[in-house]
Amino acid sequence: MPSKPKISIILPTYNEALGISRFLDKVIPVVSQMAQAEKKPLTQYAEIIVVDDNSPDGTAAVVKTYSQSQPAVKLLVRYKDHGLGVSILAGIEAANGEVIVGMDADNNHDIALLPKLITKLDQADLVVASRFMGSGGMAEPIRFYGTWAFNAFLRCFGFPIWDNFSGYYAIKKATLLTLQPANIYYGYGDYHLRLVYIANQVGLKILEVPTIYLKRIAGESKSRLGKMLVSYTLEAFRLRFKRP
Ligand SMILES: Nc1nc2c(ncn2[C@@H]2O[C@H](COP(=O)(O)OP(=O)(O)OP(=O)(O)O)[C@@H](O)[C@H]2O)c(=O)[nH]1
Ligand SMILES: [Mg+2]
Repeated sequence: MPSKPKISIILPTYNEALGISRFLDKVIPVVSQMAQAEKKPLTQYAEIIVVDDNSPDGTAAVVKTYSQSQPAVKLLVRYKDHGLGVSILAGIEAANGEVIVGMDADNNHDIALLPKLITKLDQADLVVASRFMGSGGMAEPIRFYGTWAFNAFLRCFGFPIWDNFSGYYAIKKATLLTLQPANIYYGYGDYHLRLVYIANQVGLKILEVPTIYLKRIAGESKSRLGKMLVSYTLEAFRLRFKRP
């Protein structure tokens, strides 16, 4: 019987048909090299789970075709209860890997950092790719300073790290399950606030590694900055003042 893969990379998608193949073309060589280093066939080392919310632009069809020639890529299509947090949760539930990697599917998150995220799991329970420490940064300066300022506020407010809504991280699945993921993965990027806040609250060790956020390959952003600012602030207050 084939052994379970070591890592499960969860890629949520909504209307990413234009760029998803190119992004997967970047992911496959990196994980293939990691598999080679461990002397394992790719499918026994990694699975790449694309969780698509039945995007109207046909992302699922593109990924289905891709997966036919690349069996490490798996497709999960959701037809109801649309949303980023719940999509990642569905990916986590479907994952067979020992380690969960969460990242965007549009190239914002630099796949070249993946080996480091995995290696650093030897030193921490949760490893987060961070734009705001060391050599980290973002391709877009205006967003960089806005996001930095909001994270500085979060940090003063009791949040544990410099990049509290990075969205690119690695954690062992067994560890993640102890955090009751259904209570974390809902809403939009605010799931990440819950992930780091709760992980810190229960005493998990969180380590940040610097990364530069890249530009998305194609397609449009789904983030609405004003809406995010309000919902993330409300969630920060809720987490900070909720009774244990
Ligand atoms: N399954 C699913 N994926 C989503 C949903 N909303 C966003 N995504 C995916 O989540 C990731 C992050 O969304 P983005 O639109 O890139 O948000 P962003 O990174 O803040 O914006 P950009 O910097 O402009 O890329 C991308 O891979 C999206 O395709 C959703 O409702 N369901
Ligand atoms: Mg993005």
